Amino acid sequence: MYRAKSLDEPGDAVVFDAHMHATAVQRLRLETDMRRAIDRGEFVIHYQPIVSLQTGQVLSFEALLRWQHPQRGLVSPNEFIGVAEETGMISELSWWILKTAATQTRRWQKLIPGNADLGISVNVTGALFCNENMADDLLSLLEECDLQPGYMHLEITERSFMDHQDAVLAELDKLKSAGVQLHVDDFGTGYSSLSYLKRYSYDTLKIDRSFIRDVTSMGDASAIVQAIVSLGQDLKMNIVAEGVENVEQVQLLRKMDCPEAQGYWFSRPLTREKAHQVLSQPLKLN
Ligand code: G
Ligand code: MN
Repeated sequence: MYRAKSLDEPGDAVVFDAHMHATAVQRLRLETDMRRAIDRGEFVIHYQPIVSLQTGQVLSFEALLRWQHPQRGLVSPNEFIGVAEETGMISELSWWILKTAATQTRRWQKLIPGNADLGISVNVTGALFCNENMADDLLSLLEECDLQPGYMHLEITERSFMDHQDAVLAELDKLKSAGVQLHVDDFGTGYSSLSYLKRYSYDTLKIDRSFIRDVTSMGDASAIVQAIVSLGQDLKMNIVAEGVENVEQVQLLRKMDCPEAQGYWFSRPLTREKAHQVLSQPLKLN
């Protein structure tokens, strides 16, 4: 059924062969496992630091979902996020992440000196906003977790909001006026980046890692990154460079006055325990 739906003509029939049977069985197992996984606490959040390029201080974390499967070990989100979206489980999962990450962040703010303003970024998809109470529900959740709305950063891709209607935009606006931050994920890879910037007032643009990968190689990428950083300064938006993996990139980004960065150079996504440890001192910049 999913296969037929994913074709250009969703009404078309698809011949069901043995290979597809095997795929369907595998997929059904994945779905069943996922339903159990939430109740059994198999999902965990890893936290990847987002640091100041001036000081190396960890300013926030991005919450990244991981599945600790009892037989298969750590299962990558690439394998299950698509299924979660198609089956609607993504909503339940997203709420779980929002709540867990918000609670944890508030705990760190109170517990570890110097981190009272620690923020948390959570990836959300347009599907979550189809619930018409999304904004109110999230604001109540934050209140319950005692986290001020300004510390919650929702990461959205341009793509995930392209097909959505006014109702979704209204929910976003409501969150925005309550202080929740909106961050554009993978910026530069969508179709209509610039017109979207006009429609919303985003707090942060996260430059897609494909630009950062090539930033030091004297080509277009470097000019594009510099242009996005300047855009951020002019439009009073924060900029985060994603996927920073080496010290040359750090040095160049600092020269360009890019305010924040994230990537393996600073830290991989960390377990809760390890994340706790990196909060007590700045990360090294070079
Ligand atoms: O699309 P988004 O930016 O939310 O993707 C986050 C993913 O990127 C995570 O799964 C994380 O493990 C991965 N990631 C984080 N830092 C780096 C990096 O420096 N290089 C690469 N290749 N991937 C990274
Ligand atoms: Mn992200």
